[in-house]
Amino acid sequence: MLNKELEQTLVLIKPDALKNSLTGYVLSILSEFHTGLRFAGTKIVNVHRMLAEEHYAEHRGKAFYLSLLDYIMGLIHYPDEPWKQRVIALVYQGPDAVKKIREIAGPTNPLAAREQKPGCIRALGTLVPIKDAAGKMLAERMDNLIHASASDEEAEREIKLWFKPNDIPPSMHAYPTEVCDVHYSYKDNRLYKDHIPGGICFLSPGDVAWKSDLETLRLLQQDLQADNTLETVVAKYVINVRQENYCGY
Ligand code: 3AN
Repeated sequence: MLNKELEQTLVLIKPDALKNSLTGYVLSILSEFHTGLRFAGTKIVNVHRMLAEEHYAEHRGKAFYLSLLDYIMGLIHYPDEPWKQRVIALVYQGPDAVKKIREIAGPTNPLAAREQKPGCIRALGTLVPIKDAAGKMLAERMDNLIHASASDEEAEREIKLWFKPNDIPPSMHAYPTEVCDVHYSYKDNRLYKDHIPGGICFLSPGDVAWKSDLETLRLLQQDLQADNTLETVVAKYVINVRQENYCGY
């Protein structure tokens, strides 16, 4: 990143923080006064499974993975109240954004956070046993209140996963964008270069997209290998879209 002022990081205020009414506390600790960082984007997200799977792709197959998906989707903290199943996604911007927010968040494990960094946000988190149907303990889930990108590379991947370019003021963009000149639709895990009945048309001519997303789509369209999956591109376009309005995920 050439301009340090444009450095960005993704923060998610997760369902356990919302349930414990800690949003205001977290936001004030992360405020410009304390961190020197500023908001570049914010949205309330009902996390759908595709987004959860892409966000936690590195943990796929681990003992705590499925429980982690349920957690970020709000299914653990609000099982019977779908209207409360949401996270607050934020992009913070400024010099050393990743490092500053990671320091305030603290260690991933809430127990370690309490021991190593009393007062950090994750020190208020909880360790929750994950058991099988017979009650045997399989793993522990770390309900640690906030997510914070771990590196500049992760921040770029995550911000492009959760935010469209137009969710962030153009003067604050850290990553290249491009104007799309075709239609792209998605249905049943497949990409179509036109409108498809029952699918979702997620990009149209004139829409501003992340340049890297359009590069991915062009490769996938030709059945060529791409760095990202189709779902990595599509997930942000189905955020807060009613599932019954289209099929396919
Ligand atoms: P961080 O959120 O500190 O970057 P990651 O990205 O390694 O940590 O993990 C993402 C989330 O996955 C964590 N916030 C935590 O909820 C969960 N997690 C990671 N490692 C473990 C583990 N060993 N056991 C249980 N949950 C874990």
